[in-house]
Amino acid sequence: MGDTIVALSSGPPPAAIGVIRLSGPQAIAAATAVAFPLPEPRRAGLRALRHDGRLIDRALTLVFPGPDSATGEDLVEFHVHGGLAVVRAVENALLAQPGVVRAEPGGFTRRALLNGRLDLAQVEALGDLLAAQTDAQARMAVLGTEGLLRRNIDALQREVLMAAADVELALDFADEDDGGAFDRDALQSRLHALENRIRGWLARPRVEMLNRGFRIVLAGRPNAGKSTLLNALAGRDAAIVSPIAGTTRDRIEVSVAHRGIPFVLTDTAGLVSASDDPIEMIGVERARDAMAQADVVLWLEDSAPLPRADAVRVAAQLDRPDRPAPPAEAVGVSGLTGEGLECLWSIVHAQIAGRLPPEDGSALNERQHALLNRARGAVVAARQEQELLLIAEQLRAARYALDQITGAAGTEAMLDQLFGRFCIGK
Ligand SMILES: Nc1nc2c(ncn2[C@@H]2O[C@H](COP(=O)(O)OP(=O)(O)OP(=O)(O)O)[C@@H](O)[C@H]2O)c(=O)[nH]1
Ligand SMILES: [Mg+2]
Repeated sequence: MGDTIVALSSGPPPAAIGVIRLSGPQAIAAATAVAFPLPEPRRAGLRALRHDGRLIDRALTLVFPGPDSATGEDLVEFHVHGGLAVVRAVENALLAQPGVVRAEPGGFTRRALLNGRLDLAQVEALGDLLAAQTDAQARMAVLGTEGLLRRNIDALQREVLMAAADVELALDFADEDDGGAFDRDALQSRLHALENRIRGWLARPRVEMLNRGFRIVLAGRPNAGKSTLLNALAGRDAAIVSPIAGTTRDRIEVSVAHRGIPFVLTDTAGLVSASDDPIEMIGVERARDAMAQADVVLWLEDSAPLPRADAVRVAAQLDRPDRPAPPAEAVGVSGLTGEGLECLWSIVHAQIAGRLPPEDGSALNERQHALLNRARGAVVAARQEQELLLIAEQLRAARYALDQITGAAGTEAMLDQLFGRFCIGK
């Protein structure tokens, strides 16, 4: 890691201010060449930035000597005027200095990870935070960057270690006469408790629920008002509405955020039991698939039996004077006037409430879930082994899997994949 990296860390020009960061062993020397003399560490100072004797800009300059910096290395920030020409000129002035290269995407965060300033779970959460589009996603990601998951995984790691210590101790004394004094029952109950704790973690809702959005599927017969209701819930004309039965032939998906939670609304073709039109029948098939995969099904039928026990019966087109009286258990709505929509949303939120990841930052993503599952498998295998050596081996496998969650056992390929999500300058 000999290079010193430079990049614009703020949004693309033109902007009011451009923050250019420089990190690495040559950061102070390169910055000095451009902004002599540098201000004291961690104090902002206004400096003239020069390249080949020419004034480029006057910029607020900050120096953070390593290892007490965001990257763990010497880090310098220039807050320059955010026009394209100024930003380019400052970058070029720094790139002209020995040992300075352009940062790759996620380059600064990667150094923070390698220098122990962040753990892998925090880096993942940081990526989520940058990508967050709804409040719930951002709240979850902020907690993740605080390292809460790390602490929870560390606690599990300690329990594995304690069990492993028992086994290693027994192994050390296995040749001696009292080697048999090893308490197998105590180990069994320790591993059993550990397995249950991991199982509890695995059962929690996953972070991805917030990334992909909860699926709400609208279904019912042709002309029930599904597309009209979808448009009303989405707040825009996403689906075509017409008095002709069979208007919607395929699934239409719209992403919306409501009360900070992401949803994907799916409009479906009206359900008919038979039709001469093969395309209509394919649409019906797709509608049934969508209902099967949905988190919430809105059933726009007054009397037809619910397609799923947890489907919500919705009495649509409530504003129509010619409409038959809706059944008592249905939520009355009108996509046309907006009546009943907030009530319907409340029912939807109540239905998914139990599937929201806990807001304590302890929810797992898919990668973490898979690794924790591997750790569980190893603990189960350890319980079933008789041979001390094999038990020790399984516990090592469990520890390795847990290490990978926080990146204590990071591999390059995994890091490359992770940092591919970041932008340059982060
Ligand atoms: N007054 C009133 N008319 C509605 C309402 N919802 C739908 N309609 C009318 O009912 C007809 C069918 O509405 P759509 O939303 O296209 O119904 P759909 O269930 O999507 O129909 P298909 O796509 O054919 O299955 C249209 O003429 C709409 O204008 C409503 O809430 N109030
Ligand atoms: Mg429709």
